[in-house]
Amino acid sequence: MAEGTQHTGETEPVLVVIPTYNERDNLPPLVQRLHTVLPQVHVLVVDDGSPDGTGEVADKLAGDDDRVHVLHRTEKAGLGAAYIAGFRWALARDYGTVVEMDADGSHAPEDLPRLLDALRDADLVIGSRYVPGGALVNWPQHRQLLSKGANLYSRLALGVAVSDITAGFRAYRRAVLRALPLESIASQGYCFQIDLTWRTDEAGFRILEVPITFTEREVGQSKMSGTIIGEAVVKVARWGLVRRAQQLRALRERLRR
Ligand SMILES: Nc1nc2c(ncn2[C@@H]2O[C@H](COP(=O)(O)OP(=O)(O)OP(=O)(O)O)[C@@H](O)[C@H]2O)c(=O)[nH]1
Ligand SMILES: [Mg+2]
Repeated sequence: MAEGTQHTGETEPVLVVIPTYNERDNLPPLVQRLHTVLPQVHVLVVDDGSPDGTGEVADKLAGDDDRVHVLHRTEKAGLGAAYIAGFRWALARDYGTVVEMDADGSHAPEDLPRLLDALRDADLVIGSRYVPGGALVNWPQHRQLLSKGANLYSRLALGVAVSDITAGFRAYRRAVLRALPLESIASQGYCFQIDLTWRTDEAGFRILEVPITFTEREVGQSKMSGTIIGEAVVKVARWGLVRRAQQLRALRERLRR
């Protein structure tokens, strides 16, 4: 791959996957901002039959612009399932980089060039709120606490050295997505991001974090719920036990030799 051309889309096209559920008003300005910053990137909207007509809004965008694509799914199956469908769609085509981005304006397209630049030295780049330079705008105290708690808990349980493991603004190299067992990833919500991060780490890929400014959504409704939190607590504990047991076994092997 030619140096410096990665995010221009010339040699290794970039696909930005945007999962949507009731984001009618948020989607068009976001896609426009994205193409102002990075005119060459393609967008895949993965809509789960949003009752507010986001799917039709996305179709209209795609009809007017070859860079925009839409994947319609019939029912709300969660953010994780939407991303997996988007990843498969990307892998069936020649995209070299696949980006995850929320539709609600929390992730600024203006930050994306820095994520893509960092991907030259990494396999996964995470747009992080919790590295120096990262910021949170309009996030209520209880959400900050929850997020920081989730990160601390996941770090301790999994032993992955990432400051913002639940972050949903990321860029993956194609090779990572090809290597991960997408068919067996069933996590939703925040847990999906944690799940992909530790699997990427476990597979030996290089992860880098770059600071971003995260802005709480202004329009539409959050899908955060107790179920999503509960899922993360249980699953992270389970993965952590498996990982720690493996680490222990490896250590014992080494000591025996
Ligand atoms: N296709 C699809 N997209 C979803 C689903 N649930 C959430 N999304 C989208 O995933 C992105 C993140 O969802 P949010 O509701 O913002 O969730 P969140 O960022 O965890 O919560 P907030 O911080 O409160 O905004 C948004 O673009 C949503 O529209 C789903 O079931 N299917
Ligand atoms: Mg959000």
